[in-house]
Amino acid sequence: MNNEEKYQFDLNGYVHVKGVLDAQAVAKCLAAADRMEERVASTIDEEPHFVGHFGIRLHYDQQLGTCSYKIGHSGGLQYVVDDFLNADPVFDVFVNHAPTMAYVRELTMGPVRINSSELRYRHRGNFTATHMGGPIDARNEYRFVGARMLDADSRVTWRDFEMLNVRVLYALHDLPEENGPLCVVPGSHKANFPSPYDVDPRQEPGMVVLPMKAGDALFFTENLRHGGFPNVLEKVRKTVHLCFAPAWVASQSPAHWNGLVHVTDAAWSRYDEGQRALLPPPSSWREHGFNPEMSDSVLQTVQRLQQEVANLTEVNAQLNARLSLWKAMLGPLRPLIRRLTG
Ligand SMILES: O=C(O)CCC(=O)C(=O)O
Repeated sequence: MNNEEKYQFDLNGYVHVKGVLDAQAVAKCLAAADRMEERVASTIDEEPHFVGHFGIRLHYDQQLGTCSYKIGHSGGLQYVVDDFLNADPVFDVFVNHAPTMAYVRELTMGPVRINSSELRYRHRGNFTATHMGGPIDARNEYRFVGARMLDADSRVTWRDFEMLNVRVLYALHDLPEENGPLCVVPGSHKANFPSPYDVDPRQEPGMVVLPMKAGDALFFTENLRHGGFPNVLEKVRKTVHLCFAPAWVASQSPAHWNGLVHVTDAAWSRYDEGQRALLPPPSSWREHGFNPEMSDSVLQTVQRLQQEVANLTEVNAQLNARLSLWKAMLGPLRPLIRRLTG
């Protein structure tokens, strides 16, 4: 990072780097995202599914090794494809991408890993609710060091920054303001109070929209208050979102909250040593607590038990009503019963 970028990052909480991905890589990734789009749209509500963090319903695509979910509270729909890196060898370019890693390594220290990878499709009318900023979960905290310190290999090194979650957003096509780019409140990564404003990005004073060109990347601290500005065009907004952090910082993705990202055998076999160093080894969805074969029957069992509890609650209420009636009827006879039974 040059001095200007460091100054901007510290001051604003983000830096906009132009042309991080070359034109060929952008074209290939956009074509791969386009290829997946119809499949994602037509299967997102299908089985198998599981319920992730925040109660989010995720569809697991066994063939692609991805988990996808919908966010639709703002009108238009947004599809988020978690662990999309597994889906197509074209996306391998994002794993240990040298220009990206140069920034990431300046911003966070230690054995860095990818702890979230998302491909997002945002349709007309959709915005991403504003989140983060102010006092926050320590793993998202922004930290400026400006000092010599020991690195992970016990070498004395100069560090300007030493934060945990660093997010990178790549534009797969040009993103003018109308297409719903990322929007941020510059400086909010240093706020001492939680934001009192609504989650609609248009309602927050100080919100700045960040239009991008295809291949640009935004590096930002997760502590920065940010969201997705409304997409008012018919054109679906397609972007890639990665999160980097030291290896011990767990994922904040709804698919594997407080866990590790999911890597398929197929993806792992494509990666070289440098790429493998950024990811956990392959896992099966059983290790993530999800058994695709079980999901339907578990859901049915839960529904059956909920119905049984509702039925028993009803029977209990009827028995209590009858008991009260008998007590009221027998009340006046109690002295006589006591005398007869001795
Ligand atoms: O671009 C968006 O719509 C929101 C992105 C976001 O929240 C993130 O990458 O952390």
